[in-house]
Amino acid sequence: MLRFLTAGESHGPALTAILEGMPAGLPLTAADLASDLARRQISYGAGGRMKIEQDSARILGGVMAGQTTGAPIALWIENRDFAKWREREIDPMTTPRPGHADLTGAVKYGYRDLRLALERASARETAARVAVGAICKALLGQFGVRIGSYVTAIGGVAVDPARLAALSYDARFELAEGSDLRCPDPEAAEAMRQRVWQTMQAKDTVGGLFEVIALGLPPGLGSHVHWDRRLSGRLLGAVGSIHAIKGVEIGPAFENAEKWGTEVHDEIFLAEGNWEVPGETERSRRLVRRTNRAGGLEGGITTGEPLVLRVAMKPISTTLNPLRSVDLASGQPNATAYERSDFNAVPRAGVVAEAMVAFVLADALLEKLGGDSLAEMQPRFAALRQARLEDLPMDNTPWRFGIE
Ligand code: EPS
Repeated sequence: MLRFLTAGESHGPALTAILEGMPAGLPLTAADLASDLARRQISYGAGGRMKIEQDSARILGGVMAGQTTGAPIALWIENRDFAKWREREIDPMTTPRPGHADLTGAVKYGYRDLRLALERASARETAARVAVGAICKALLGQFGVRIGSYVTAIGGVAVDPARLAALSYDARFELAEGSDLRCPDPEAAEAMRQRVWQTMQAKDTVGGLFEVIALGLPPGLGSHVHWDRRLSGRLLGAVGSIHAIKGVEIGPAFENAEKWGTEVHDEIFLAEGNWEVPGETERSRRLVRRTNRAGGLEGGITTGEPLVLRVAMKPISTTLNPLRSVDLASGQPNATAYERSDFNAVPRAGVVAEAMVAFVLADALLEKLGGDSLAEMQPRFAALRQARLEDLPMDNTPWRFGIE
């Protein structure tokens, strides 16, 4: 239903993106994209480039009179650093840096200078993804869905799981917003700051872990019927496509793998109450969970519980201390040369992952509701089947496959 493309080099004139498939009638201005673009740029341990760029997106198509028209939305984000690169003679780059796309890109495309790989492989491209994701968040927001993220570990320094568990998701988001490490645990954030500082002194880089959460999702997004319609796979792929992301789990998947099935699966209970769901005014009996070890998905379909993704980022590949490599021009062993970069980008990656999750969820919502306009989607959303006992009548009679 939704598609997006990005184009542009890290030090070229601009990044562009086209988002196709947004319904008409969504209120949208460039200001709606500003907050996430700024959030992506804040992080203790970011490199010098973030002092140069102050990202803002221009909307060049698909929005008129402050609302989407249903046409492709075209975005433009200027690279301020381009001014310095425009007329400059660029030194040859012939020694591939381990961890980057320098060598793999050259093998694949036959580049005669490795910068051609660097320019497009750079995580600068994530600015365009965040702008696209902000539009997807605006759509989801119309249906009460919101997405946040927070850092849980940097360079082996982790939040205290008990302190984290005591905080609601909203409290975690709020605390993370107030921290340039995007960490909701102030004590852990201080220890992380020390670790990042040590990292910079040691001329090295760090990776870490973060969580992305979506709240307010209706049950029934995604499908169990086919591999490419399972929301689990779509989310894992989308978040795993982000630069330096090497692992994504749904809920505590790796912990679950060590437990008994009876300890893992979220048991189902019947509860009666007044539920704060669209279109419901009376008391009803609902199927509820007391745990969410499934991370909000069963059979590739949302359960209505919070969607929980845990993400692992490798240390940034550009290190001030050289790594051993080979100069492809001379054929001799050579140490890598340093290119300005980040020391720690874990907090920023969380914001990028929010954008990718927003894109996948907006796509799944459109798939569920159809609709060319927001006005068409709203009544359909209100009529969605919920996990209410009354919504799930059973035949309760024997039956046969009936296939010869
Ligand atoms: C990046 C290297 C650095 C980062 C960049 C990603 O850029 P530069 O080489 O210009 O210093 O700052 O990220 C961004 C520019 C950004 O906007 O996130 C890399 O090699 O991936």
